[in-house]
Amino acid sequence: MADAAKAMESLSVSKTKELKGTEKRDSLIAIEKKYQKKWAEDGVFHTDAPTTDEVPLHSISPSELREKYPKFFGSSAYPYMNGTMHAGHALTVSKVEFSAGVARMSGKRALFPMGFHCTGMPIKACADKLVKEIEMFGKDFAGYDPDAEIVEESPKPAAKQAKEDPTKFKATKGKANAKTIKAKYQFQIMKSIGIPVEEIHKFAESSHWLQYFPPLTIRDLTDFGCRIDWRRTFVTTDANPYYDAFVRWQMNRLKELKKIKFGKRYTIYSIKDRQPCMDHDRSEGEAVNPQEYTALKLKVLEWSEKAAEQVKSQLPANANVFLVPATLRPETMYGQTCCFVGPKLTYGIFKVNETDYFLITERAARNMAYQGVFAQEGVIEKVMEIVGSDVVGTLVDAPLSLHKNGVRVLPMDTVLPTKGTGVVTSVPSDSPDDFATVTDLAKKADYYGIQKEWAELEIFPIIDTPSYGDLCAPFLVKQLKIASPKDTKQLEEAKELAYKEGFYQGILKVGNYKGEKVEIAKPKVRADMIAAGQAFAYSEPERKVVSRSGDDCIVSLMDQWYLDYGEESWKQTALDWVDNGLDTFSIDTKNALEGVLNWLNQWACARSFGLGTKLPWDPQFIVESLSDSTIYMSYYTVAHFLHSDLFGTKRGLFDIAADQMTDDVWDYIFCRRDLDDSILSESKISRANLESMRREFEYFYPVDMRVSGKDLLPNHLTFFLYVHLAMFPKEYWPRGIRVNGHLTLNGEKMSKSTGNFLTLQELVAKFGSDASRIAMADAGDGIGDCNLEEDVADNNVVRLYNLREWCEEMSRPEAALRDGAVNDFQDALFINDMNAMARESIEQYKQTNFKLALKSGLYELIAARDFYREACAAPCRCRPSLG
Ligand code: ZZB
Repeated sequence: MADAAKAMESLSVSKTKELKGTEKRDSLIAIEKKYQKKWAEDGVFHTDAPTTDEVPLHSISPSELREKYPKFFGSSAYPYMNGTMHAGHALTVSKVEFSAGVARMSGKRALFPMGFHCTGMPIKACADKLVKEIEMFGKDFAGYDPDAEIVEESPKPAAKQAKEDPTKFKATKGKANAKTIKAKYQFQIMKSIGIPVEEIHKFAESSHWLQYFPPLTIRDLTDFGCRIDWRRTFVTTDANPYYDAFVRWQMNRLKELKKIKFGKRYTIYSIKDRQPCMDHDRSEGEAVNPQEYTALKLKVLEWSEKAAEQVKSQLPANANVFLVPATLRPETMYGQTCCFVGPKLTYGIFKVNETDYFLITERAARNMAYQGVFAQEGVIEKVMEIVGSDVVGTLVDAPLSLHKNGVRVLPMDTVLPTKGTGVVTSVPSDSPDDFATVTDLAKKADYYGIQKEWAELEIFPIIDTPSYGDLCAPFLVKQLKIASPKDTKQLEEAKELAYKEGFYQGILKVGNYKGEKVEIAKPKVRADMIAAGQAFAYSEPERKVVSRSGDDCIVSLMDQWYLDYGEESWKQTALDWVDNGLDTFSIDTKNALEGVLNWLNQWACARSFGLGTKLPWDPQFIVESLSDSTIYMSYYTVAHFLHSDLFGTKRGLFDIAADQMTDDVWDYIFCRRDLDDSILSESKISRANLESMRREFEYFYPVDMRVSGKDLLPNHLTFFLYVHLAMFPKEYWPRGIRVNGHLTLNGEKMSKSTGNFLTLQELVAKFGSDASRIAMADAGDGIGDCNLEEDVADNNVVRLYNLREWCEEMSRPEAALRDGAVNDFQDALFINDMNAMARESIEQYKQTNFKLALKSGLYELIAARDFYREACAAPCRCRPSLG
């Protein structure tokens, strides 16, 4: 246990900077605390709409109301409750915080609420891991033996090691005997985030996470000085029955609006977890989607000698074996001249049904097993293994190929084991890679141990293109001076050009669709081959996806509920709104958002495992974590009326039970319908209370600024937009989305394992709230990386301290200020400077350029003051004030 403790200690060794002294900081913190306490007592950040008593509901239109009583509503993505916030989260929060501050100071009712996200897999998965670890090691984990976990004797330098595997960290047992331990247990992770060992076992219950982390997050955000209206906070999932009712309402309505549909869809899936693996459940591969290929069945006509020997003893005599390449270009199949395998790759021969077998990689078989390709769903029957080089020389029948007598299997070194089936059909007329490879094979046939003529089958022109003629690949290979398959960079470029030209400009020269454009003919050729049993659809993740449970994910074709994002008219509405209605604060964000809208499509919105709200019409499923958090900003507008604690166990300002919140009530509050007697009688909520809730929504909505890190652009922010547009009248559509980059700390990536890491609590404890906020503002505003410099925070402790001293000194009644002649010129200059800087700061604040606002509003202003004082001091003792 002692060694484990040491190992854990090394995790929390901080690489962050040491403070020079703490006296000044402590005196600033004392003042901050005094005022934070007063703010809380006075409820200064409790922001309300004008009441219906003050301004009756129908006496004024909502837009007139907002004009008469200006408001600001900003929010940042609610944090996930598997830990507390770190400095990176705080960067995002600070963008809303600063905007809310500016709005308040300019007389607006500024609403900044914050809830807590608990939906989905991670909390439940971690809790389940702890259950197992308690079984293994006991409640206090005393049975854990760290020596059994040592994986490496003499570690590589820490930085390199962390880069290769951030879950590994160093445990030093004296210099000579350094050892590496893998932090693989959940209890170790809990310890590393500061949970005392004796408390860890409580986290085996997922509800404990929901109890534990929200209060700490409230503490940290309050210490940071945030202007949050905490009356409106809540946790998600059915742990809060009011929020649960809100999510059920929205799911019901989305289904009625036909935005939620049911059907077989390709989904990224974890075999280990036995369910879809969505963005939030991945440790690698965010925003990776399924890629659909056409898998072609190339029947073996005659085995190579080496393969024949192996197959004879392991496959039935009547077996039909197919090599199965995956292609994105089914329309080129007329031009197949051979079939490639990676000579060094190991393939499996998998049983498909009583007579048929596929020769493919194991990876492809894992995907096919969940796509209805094999006889039994999820069952992989590998009959034998064979190495690629042994298959070389095999004769196969290539469907549609103009070479009717079959083509040969040949070696290709660049076949990737991680893509498709590891079998690649060769079309040298249209694929530069294939042309370069067959040319090379023919040149060095002996070296490759093949017959020259196998690589020299005639290359027929099959697609005509205006730019590259009807033998597109040979043309490009020549033009880009590609000498061998090893010219990978040029080949990549050639492939790109060939794809574009072939798809958009190509015209088919052969086959049933001769004369038709490739764009049109492609799906027809594919459909024909599938109908003829020569091909089938095959899908796999575009890139590697690893689940948080460590599983290499596949694509599964499964029945599921999905949000029909990407549907043409919905997408168009969203694109139009981005173009003409939404403020994105930067052209980069606008472009990125448009990019996502153009590719994002259907999203599985229900799952079978984890925390959340049950799907109302199919309660075996739970609403997935990115799907229950699209329009929850509307919930903030009324949360405090409904409940006064996070879990909705105590009623709020109105005495309403969760089951009174019917779908019709939500519709009324959110301006989707008018009030009628049926709502009043069914819900038993008074008219006055219903109207007050509606008032709060119509006043604070639309959302003026939604803020998040750029990683949520391809999912949350786009869903946020889509669902708002579907659910609410246009008047309430979002007005602003602001995206920030990731935060680096002192110029380096933040990472727990390297120690270059600060939680929000650590940051504020180290520098106090104000200096931390200044350093945050100084970190940057773009969509690229932002950098928090501890030196900036540290220097600002001194700056703020001195500023305060100076202010106090200047405002003392006995401070004799000026006793010389008035320096009109310097006074005028300073007034001018101050006005210009104020104007500049306000302008920068408006554009949410906080770094620039800070520059003019603090740094330059102090410099101007100093200049003024010095200039005045020269001829006489001048007064630093203007009076
Ligand atoms: C026939 C064909 C005809 C192809 C053509 C291309 C072209 P991509 O585009 O990179 O996403 N391929 C498939 N699996 C592998 C693998 N394991 N290793 C290496 N290459 C592989 O990949 C899709 C294409 O890459 C597939 O489509 C396949 O070659 C190859 F006229 O099949 B194709 C301009 C390309 N033309």
